[in-house]
Amino acid sequence: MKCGYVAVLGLSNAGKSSLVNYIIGEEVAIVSHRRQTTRNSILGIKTCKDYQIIFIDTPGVHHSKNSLDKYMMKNVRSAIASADVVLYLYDGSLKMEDEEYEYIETLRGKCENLILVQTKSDKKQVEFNLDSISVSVVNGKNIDLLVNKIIELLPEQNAIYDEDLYTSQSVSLLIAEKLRGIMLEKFDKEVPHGIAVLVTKFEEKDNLIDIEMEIICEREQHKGIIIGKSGTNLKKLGIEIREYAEKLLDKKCVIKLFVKVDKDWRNKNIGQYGYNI
Ligand SMILES: Nc1nc2c(ncn2[C@@H]2O[C@H](COP(=O)(O)OP(=O)(O)OP(=O)(O)O)[C@@H](O)[C@H]2O)c(=O)[nH]1
Ligand SMILES: [Mg+2]
Repeated sequence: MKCGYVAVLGLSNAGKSSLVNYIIGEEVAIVSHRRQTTRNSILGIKTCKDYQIIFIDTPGVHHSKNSLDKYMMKNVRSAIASADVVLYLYDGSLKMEDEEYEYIETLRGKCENLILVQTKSDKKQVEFNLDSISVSVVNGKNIDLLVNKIIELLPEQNAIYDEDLYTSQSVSLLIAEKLRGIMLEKFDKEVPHGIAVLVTKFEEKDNLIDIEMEIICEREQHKGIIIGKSGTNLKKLGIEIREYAEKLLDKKCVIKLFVKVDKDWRNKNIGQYGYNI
């Protein structure tokens, strides 16, 4: 069969995770309208009779500032190195800066099988002088075409992953990421990007799963916002994440959430917060 790795690159917010989720048909990676949503490279696996595509969804390409940023860019470089095909996604509704054109040129030199993908074709489009496939996850336009083009470029080999597996992520990581995604949408502007979420306890009992999670933020003030007046926000978060976990695990879950402040976690502590450095 045709099988191989496909790195999905592009600036933050280009629609990388949305495209991977759409093709896989499952929520592999969280999606948000905020920038730099994806922090780890995430594998999304699509297996059919004749092919297996292993997508590597990467953090958006950007300049490194702190340890977390550097970690995210390291993920991008290693995704390119291990890929059979590289997709570069750019938002078709936004003007492209010169720097991005230059980055695409650099990629052309580095990647043998590069496919340019113009995203969000359901929105009003800017003119580009690039040979690309224009897709949308809102109406599904050209996604089949893109998948076929990817398959053509993949090597002939046996499947690498079990056919039932659609992601490499552990259940704990899926739940932690989902909670981070809910918070990115809920706390727009108020609590900036500086949150991490960890599952600190995951105990399967006869009739339920006992889960504890930590939310790490950068300021006392953010902690107050996350918890909310008389704990209302935290309670709502708890309900939403429990509903998600119970659906994912098909079992009753009891989830306790704890909020902690670590002012500089993005600069020094990222290994402690679930990122493998
Ligand atoms: N209208 C429209 N919106 C889209 C489409 N694809 C993605 N979006 C939106 O674009 C925003 C960013 O999508 P993501 O998939 O999180 O983008 P990303 O490239 O993974 O971003 P990072 O993880 O931050 O690098 C979200 O609000 C999506 O709903 C599309 O085809 N059409
Ligand atoms: Mg993403």
